[in-house]
Amino acid sequence: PESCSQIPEAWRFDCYPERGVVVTEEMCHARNCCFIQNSQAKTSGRNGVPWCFYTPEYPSYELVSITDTEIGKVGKLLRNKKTYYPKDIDALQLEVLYEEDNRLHVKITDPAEKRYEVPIDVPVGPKTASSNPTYTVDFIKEPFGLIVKRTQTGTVLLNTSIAPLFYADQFLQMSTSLPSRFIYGLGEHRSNFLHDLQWNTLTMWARDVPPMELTNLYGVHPFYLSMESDGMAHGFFMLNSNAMDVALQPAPALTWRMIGGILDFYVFLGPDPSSVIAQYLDVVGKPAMPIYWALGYHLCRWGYKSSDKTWNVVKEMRNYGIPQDVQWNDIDYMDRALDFTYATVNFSTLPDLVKDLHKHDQHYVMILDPGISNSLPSGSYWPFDEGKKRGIFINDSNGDILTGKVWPGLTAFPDFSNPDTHEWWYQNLKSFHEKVPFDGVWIDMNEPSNFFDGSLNGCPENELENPPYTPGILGGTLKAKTVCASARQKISTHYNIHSLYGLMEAKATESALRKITDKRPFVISRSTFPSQGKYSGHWLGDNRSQWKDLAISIPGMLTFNILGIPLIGADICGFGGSTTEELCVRWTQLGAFYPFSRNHNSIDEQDQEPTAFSPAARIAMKEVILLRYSLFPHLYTLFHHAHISGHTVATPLLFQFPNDEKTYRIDKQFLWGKSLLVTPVLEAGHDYVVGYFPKGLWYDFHTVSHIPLRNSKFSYFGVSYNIHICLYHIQGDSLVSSGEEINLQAPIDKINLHLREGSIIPTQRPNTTLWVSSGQPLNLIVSLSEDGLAKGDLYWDDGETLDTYEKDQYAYIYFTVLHNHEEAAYITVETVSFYGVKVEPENVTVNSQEAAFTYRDNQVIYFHIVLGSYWLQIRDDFVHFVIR
Ligand code: MIG
Repeated sequence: PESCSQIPEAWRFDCYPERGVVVTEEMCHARNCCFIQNSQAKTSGRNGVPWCFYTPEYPSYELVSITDTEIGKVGKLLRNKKTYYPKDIDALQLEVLYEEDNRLHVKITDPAEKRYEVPIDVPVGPKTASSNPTYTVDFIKEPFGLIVKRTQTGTVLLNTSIAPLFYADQFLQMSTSLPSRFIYGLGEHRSNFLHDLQWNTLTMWARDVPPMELTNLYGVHPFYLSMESDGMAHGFFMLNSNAMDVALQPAPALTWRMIGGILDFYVFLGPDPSSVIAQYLDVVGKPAMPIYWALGYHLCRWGYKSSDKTWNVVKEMRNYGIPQDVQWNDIDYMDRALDFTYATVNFSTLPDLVKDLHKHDQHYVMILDPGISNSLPSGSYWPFDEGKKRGIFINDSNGDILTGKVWPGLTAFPDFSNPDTHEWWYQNLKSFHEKVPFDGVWIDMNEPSNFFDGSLNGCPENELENPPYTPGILGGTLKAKTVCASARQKISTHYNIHSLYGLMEAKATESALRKITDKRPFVISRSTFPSQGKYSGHWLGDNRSQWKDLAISIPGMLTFNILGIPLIGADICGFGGSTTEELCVRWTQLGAFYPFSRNHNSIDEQDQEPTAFSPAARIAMKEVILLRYSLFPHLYTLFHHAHISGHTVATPLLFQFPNDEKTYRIDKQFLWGKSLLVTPVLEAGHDYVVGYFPKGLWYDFHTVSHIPLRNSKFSYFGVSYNIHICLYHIQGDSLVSSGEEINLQAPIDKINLHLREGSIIPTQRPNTTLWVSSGQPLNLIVSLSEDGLAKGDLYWDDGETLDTYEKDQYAYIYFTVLHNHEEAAYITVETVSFYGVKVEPENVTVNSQEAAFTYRDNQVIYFHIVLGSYWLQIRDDFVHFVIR
């Protein structure tokens, strides 16, 4: 019809998304859609204006009733015309839940038959609707649509009426307009931080593949953050784990296309980007507080041929005084690649190595893969024999243990959706821990990865293996390099829970480690899903030793921070391929600011530990790792805020400057928390770097005057504090930006670091392990704002005890500095507040003088102190608090 050509190209919604077919007019008309060819796209589906698209009148559901409930609305949807996919669900139930002032929850289900729902814990919504919602919801009867607006501005955050709704057994589709072109999140993909809306389809299905653009990668995160036009932000979470496409188009609009489950989604109203993330994490769970040494420098490689070789690396690091908290082993340590074993010849000294690490306050982490060898003589390999007996492996659709192939040869895969598997996994870890007292676990290959497509015997031909619609998965089928979609697991078919494998394995590993070590578990997982941050961190997978991989690691790191997995980093110096000295120095500089900082290398590549390079390169690397260690109190405090309040650790600039649109595309720089700006060199041969500085005053962090410290003790135990504080002011270079790009010098031994005005950062004298560093006196780096103000904070505890915040075993100190205008030479620390002081203290002394303090019910004490020195001369003034 004529109406077809009136639809602007950007607003054409794909009616023929199947891949690999050239859609013809006949095929398109068979779906009752508009057909207009254009030169941009040869086949339908990808990278261009669709040739076959819906008419505005395209049949959808009708909202036949809608009634008020205590918490929102409940409605009934009916479809009276079939779609072109089998098994439409003609009658649906719509639930609109006004759960919080800033959170709307919508569920569309089949009232006749229970469908698969994602088994992660989300909060049970309140019984009654929020009293002051910041949103309004409008309903369009036919064709059915939902419109969500921000009440304050009228901005439309969601409008599903722009394309027909599909709800068939294996095909669910919902489109929405977007208020702007600024959209972030939607992992795991290799892309810029800001997504491209130019006909860009992001497919989600956990997959083992070295990261490439436009490919589904290891993890699945159906969450996006979107900026509105006025600096406000909202978020959207589709709680669905089936294979899916998220199609972005320039309208701007977005289409969710899923092949199972239900429609279950949340809108988060922010209104600022940080609040959006906090609201999202209220639903899926906030990240765990890491054990302190997780924030140290980690060394790993695939291809340390023996434990002695591994040990030598550690010893060399010690000889050169380069900080290292953790040594790792890849699969090399195993006997014939078997989990829970170690190679008795080449790795015979592994237990001694681990003991030696512990003696030096260092830690040990080893890899585990999910594939369990199924082909050893019966009685010789407990993990398989016992697992078989307990029935904890994934079965094929006939009910026999499914056989895949991974490093040990033919394998079975533990079914982590079964609680019995967690017990079996724990027992394996426990008995291995008795031999090799490891401190943390690296879980790899948990997409799960399989060298076969499906299994040794392939997969059956059925509707789970060949759904009516297959998203744009690498390899073209669900079974590509994983297990069969029709394989059976305890709680559902693999078809539904494939992308949850890494999450469930992390959960099992985390709880096993809790029991074994009774400390905060350290787990790093390759495959991830929403709520993962509660159990593990993540690394960005098999990157390459190339400059462009150095640069793309920043968007990866920022994306995982907004997905609630702040413990994130890329393999420093690159995994595949051979690094160069210059690349490795620059990468170590950036990597020193990854929240999770690990140098990892592939097998048969040239060595890339800091000790493998020239003295100049080695020293540059050592310096920047020491710099990281000196910032540990600040980094640790940022993780506390992530754990308690759902903040980001590595923060996109736009989060702090949402009214400055120039920050919306920035992913070559980032902040730690709110105030420390990192501007790394990302190109070869450059001794300068151009960085964007949002409006304001920025201090060059490297010009902090270095003053010898008194040797003093810093400790925290229970309610007795003994804290020495030395204030430093940044004396040197500061720059005033009007919101502009600035060219900075960046010789090979320098990473640019700037502190935003008005901040206080706690630091410590660094040492070669965080255990030693964290015993050093605390220094506060203060960058006064132009009117002489600054604030900052510190969270401190013993670094490893479980749930210290929850159990009140911590100190939280909030610092504010007020410049005294009348006598400008003095500095006043206006208040010092200690949180978590359980019992009202008898007295508080500051520099041996008794101080007046206020104790509140919420376990905070406050007092004022005045530092009586000239603030530019504060050198050796320690403020010494004792609270008894
Ligand atoms: O098939 O364990 O991403 O970090 O070194 C490769 C060997 C298996 C993939 C991981 C990589 C690790 C490697 N593993």
